[in-house]
Amino acid sequence: MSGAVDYTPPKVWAWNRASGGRFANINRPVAGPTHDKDLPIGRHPLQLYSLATPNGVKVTVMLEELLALGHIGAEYDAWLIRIGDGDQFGSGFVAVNPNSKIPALMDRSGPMPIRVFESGAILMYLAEKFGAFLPTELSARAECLSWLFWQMGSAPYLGGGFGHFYAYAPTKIEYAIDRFAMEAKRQLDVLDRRLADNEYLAGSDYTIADMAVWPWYGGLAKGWLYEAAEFLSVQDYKNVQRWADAIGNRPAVQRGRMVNRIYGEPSSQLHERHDASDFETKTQDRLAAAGG
Ligand SMILES: N[C@@H](CCC(=O)N[C@@H](CS)C(=O)NCC(=O)O)C(=O)O
Repeated sequence: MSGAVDYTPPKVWAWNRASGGRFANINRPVAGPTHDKDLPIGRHPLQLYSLATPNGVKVTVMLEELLALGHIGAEYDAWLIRIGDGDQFGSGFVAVNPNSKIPALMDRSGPMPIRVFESGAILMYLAEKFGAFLPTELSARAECLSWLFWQMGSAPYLGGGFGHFYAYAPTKIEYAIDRFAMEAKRQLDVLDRRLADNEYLAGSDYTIADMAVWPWYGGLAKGWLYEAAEFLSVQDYKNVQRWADAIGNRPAVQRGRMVNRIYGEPSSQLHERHDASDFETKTQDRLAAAGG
């Protein structure tokens, strides 16, 4: 691996498999499946293939919120995709998401299955399907979608930029950490200013914009991402803190965070969700107690 300071790019880039870093074993310069593997299908209309990263949590929060509102058509099976093991490169997964990233959704409620990938597209799809959490009035809808798409465009700088170079890169590169810390703090300030005058991002109503932004920037504000709370002085963003706490206290959000979660307290990990009762009976602590 070349050091950051003395590296001169070659004329033509070539794949160095031993480039190091936390995700070196799954990163590739090509797309497409690496192996044949069908995806499982459960009994519910919606089949989710995911993992409880911030992008995955957006969708499980939305599904739990829809169920809490009484939309029984939002019942879902949540299957675990272990991205560290390369499950996203199986042929079945690639057929649902050619981009090989969680979350991916199959809607099997109609005559033909409908695939949806990209977390923002999944949130919009579900909001439109159930008529919930996306305002119909033109200006409120525009505000909601603006914040939703703001998240989709901004979070890669937070995750792939700041988080990667601060927490995961094999060497600490001051230039990269400075550049992305500045951008992460700028983004937190964008949110803080918006939330100074508005309860939620789209205005007075809780919407899919909040569901998209909260797992990333709420998580950052609460110190759940990259162990970077002190480094970024997240306590200074008072309006983001208020909003993050309000959303984090919602029961559906607390359930959504547990689904497909494979780290943290055993009582917070529900590896797969196939029934509402799984939250009471199938968390890792309950399974261990039942087995032991
Ligand atoms: N823009 C995509 C990003 C999805 C994404 O980056 N997913 C990550 C986990 S948070 C993933 O599946 N990574 C596996 C890989 O890159 O191979 C979305 O919002 O759905």
